[in-house]
Amino acid sequence: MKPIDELMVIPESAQVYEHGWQSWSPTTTYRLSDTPWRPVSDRNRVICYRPETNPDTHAFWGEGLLAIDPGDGSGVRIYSVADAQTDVPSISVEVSGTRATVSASGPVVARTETTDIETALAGWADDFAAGAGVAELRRAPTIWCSWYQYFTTVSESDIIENIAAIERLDLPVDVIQLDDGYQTALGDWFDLTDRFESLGGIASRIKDSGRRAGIWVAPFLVAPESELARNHPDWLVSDGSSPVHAGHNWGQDLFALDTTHPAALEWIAEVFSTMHRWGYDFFKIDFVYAAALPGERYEHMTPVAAYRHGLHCIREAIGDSYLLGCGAPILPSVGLVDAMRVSPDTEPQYLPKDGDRSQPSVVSAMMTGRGRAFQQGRFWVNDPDCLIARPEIEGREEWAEHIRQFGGLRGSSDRIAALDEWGLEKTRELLSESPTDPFIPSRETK
Ligand code: 9PG
Repeated sequence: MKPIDELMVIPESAQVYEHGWQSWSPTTTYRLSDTPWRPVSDRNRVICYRPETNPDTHAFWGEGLLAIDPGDGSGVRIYSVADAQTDVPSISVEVSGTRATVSASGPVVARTETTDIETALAGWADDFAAGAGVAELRRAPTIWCSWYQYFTTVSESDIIENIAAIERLDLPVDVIQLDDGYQTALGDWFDLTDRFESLGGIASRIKDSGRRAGIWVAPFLVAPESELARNHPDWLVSDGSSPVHAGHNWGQDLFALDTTHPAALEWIAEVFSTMHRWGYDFFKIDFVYAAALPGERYEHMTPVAAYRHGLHCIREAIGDSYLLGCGAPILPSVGLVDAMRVSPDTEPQYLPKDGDRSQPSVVSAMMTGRGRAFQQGRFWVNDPDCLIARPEIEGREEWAEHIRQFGGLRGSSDRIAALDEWGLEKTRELLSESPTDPFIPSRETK
């Protein structure tokens, strides 16, 4: 990190905005006396933060974007990467008394706006989006997603039950989206667990009900015991001798697919074009941070360029399907996805189990979703994560209100039969619109 700027701050009134690396990385505005959110374990750091940087709490730290309001009315200073096509520097600010020192790991640009942090970020985002070539945004379809009710034990009959319930109740759901749980191993996307008969069959079933079919894929993660890892070890990002560690989830260590390897890319193109041919036209691509991990690749490319290369390939394979990013490096994805998960997962629990704000919980999702509200309608359509409204959800009223205020993509993820009257009405209400308009910061939402 190299010092790039110095400014005077008023410690009692100054604020710092930290932008996290990917969808699940904590992102919010702090007072100088606050302790910024950091991973509570190495495991969380790899999956939910930027693994190659490991800031402590002495400095505030943003990945490609950080803003300071010195608190003296002189204006908000935004430091950011000029564009995120090949690299995204880290930016930190260390405060000592009334002096703030800003440092960066690579080239950044700075601008000052005489307004509050969020209004300044919205203006910055307009310019960043224009630079990234963001075209007119496509309205998101409303979705029903299997994850937050069934998690990895979802079955074909669960999907069928909910299609029927949605039809019977005439709920305003455009897309039925099958989430994680159908595949035998990450990487082997056509090998199904015994709870599933056929992905093509499910798509037909959904389309017969007058709705569109959506599916979850974690295209750049590879399970060590998958056929893919066993047959093609050369398709993995490596540290020179073994595959790089891409995280630990589902009780296993994970590998990352090398998106610069032509044969690996061909496999990805085949997975997506086949699913598209089967009738899927809504894709949730998840854990895609894996393609941007540092390591050795077939072609010499920066991790960010390799990631973008992988995303281009998917985009090409799915025609004009709707593409939702998740677990995705935020700034490098601008211009490549239609919608983006801008927060950690919601959960039936209000607080994260381990106290880490990157981990699933209603508060984790609300904090970072709020911190990235300004991206809505500028970078893409913001996905605040699905509404879960069944009675057992802790803080369901607050969660629903967050979605109403900040949600561009509107989704439901309850077993419909588990909803009480309040839950059903909330689902109907929130799924009756899908805003694409840019989020305008205002006093009421602060
Ligand atoms: C499927 C899920 C859902 C969900 C995604 C993503 O830190 N973690 O351990 C962690 C686990 C799962 C997770 C996010 C973080 O959820 O956001 O909507 O698709 O994968 O496995």
